[in-house]
Amino acid sequence: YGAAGTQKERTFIAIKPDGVNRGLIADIIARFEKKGFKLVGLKLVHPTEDFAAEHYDDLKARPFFPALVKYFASGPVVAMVWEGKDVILTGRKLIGATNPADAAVGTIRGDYCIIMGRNIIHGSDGADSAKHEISLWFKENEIADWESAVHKWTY
Ligand code: FUP
Repeated sequence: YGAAGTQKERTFIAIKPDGVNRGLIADIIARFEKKGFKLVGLKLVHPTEDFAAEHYDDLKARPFFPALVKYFASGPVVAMVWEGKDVILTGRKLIGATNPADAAVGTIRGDYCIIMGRNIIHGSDGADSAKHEISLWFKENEIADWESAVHKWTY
C-alpha cells in the first residue's frame, strides 16, 4: 500500500487549526471525495508544539519556523490519509500554491485564504514525505483498507 503511481498511492493531508476554526472541514473533505479519492484515515488531533516541530522538521532552519510551529499547534488539526492514483501530486493541485496570493482561484488555498502563515491546509509534497508523514501521524491499525463501491466508475 502507498506505492506511488498505483491506485493505492497514499498522501497525508491536514486541515490546519485555522481551517478547522473557520468551519472549512466539510468543504475540504468534499473536494477530495468528489475528485474520486478515497479516505482511508481520519482523526482530529491537537498537536503539541513538539509534535508540530517534528512534522515540520525539514523547515527547522527557516526564520518562520517558530511561528509556523505555534500556528500548527494552536488548535485541533484534521489529519487524513487519502488514497488514489497520483493522489500526492493531484492533492497538491487541489490545495494550490503555498502562498495563497499565488494560488489559483478554484484551489483550496486560492478560494479560502490570504496569507502564507494562515494557509489552512497541508499536503505531502512527494512519495518520501507522504510515507514519512503517514507513519508519523497514524498507526497501522488507524488506516482502513476498504473497497469503494463506486471504484469501477472511477477507474
Ligand atoms: P507547503 O508544502 O505548500 O505547505 O509549503 P512548505 O512545506 O514550503 O511550507 C510549510 C508551511 O510553512 C507553509 F504551509 C506555510 C509556512 N511558510 C511560511 O510561513 N513562510 C514561508 O516563507 C514558507 C512557508
